[in-house]
Amino acid sequence: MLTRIDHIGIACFDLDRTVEFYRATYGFEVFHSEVNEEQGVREAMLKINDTGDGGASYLQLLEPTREDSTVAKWLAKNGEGVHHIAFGTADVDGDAAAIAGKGVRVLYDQPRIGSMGSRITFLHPKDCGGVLTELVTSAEPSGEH
Ligand code: CMX
Ligand code: CO
Repeated sequence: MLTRIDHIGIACFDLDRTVEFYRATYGFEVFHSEVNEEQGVREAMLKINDTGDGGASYLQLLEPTREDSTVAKWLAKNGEGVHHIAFGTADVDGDAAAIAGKGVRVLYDQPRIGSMGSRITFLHPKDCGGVLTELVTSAEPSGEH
């Protein structure tokens, strides 16, 4: 069951400059940052609020680390902006399978590693009304059960 908005993914050309915009404009601070080589991104997670399922909602600011990354390709076509939304669940495997059964393309056979050791998969934007949609199960099981 999808129980929260886990994050909104925002693509940018310059992560440091974008982090500073969110800090100076809204007062949001970086909760966590990392490089995910598999996804080809350098990212900063800004925690916005805790959620009723024991998780939290974030903004995920994304800068590509290489020219062939999906985010680099998207930025070249669209410029900066909202890249994807992510729903949180305690069971990404089960929810992805259930959604695949409804005819929506799930991009990965098995979830991959996302922010902070989470397990993630994606739904094809062409099957979701133009919205690239991610499903996330956090690494910390606390609160999601
Ligand atoms: N949102 C909405 N539509 C999108 C999109 C996005 N983020 N990315 C691509 N599309 C659309 C394109 O506009 C294009 O539509 P048209 O054919 O009408 O022009 C179509 O999908 C195909 O796009 P493409 O540019 O040819 O891109 P690809 O098919 O090579 O890749 C996708 C698209 C979704 C398969 C790829 O972006 C992907 O695998 N995404 C999942 C991984 C990811 O995004 N990682 C970065 C974030 C990591 C994280 O969140 O932790
Ligand atoms: Co994401």
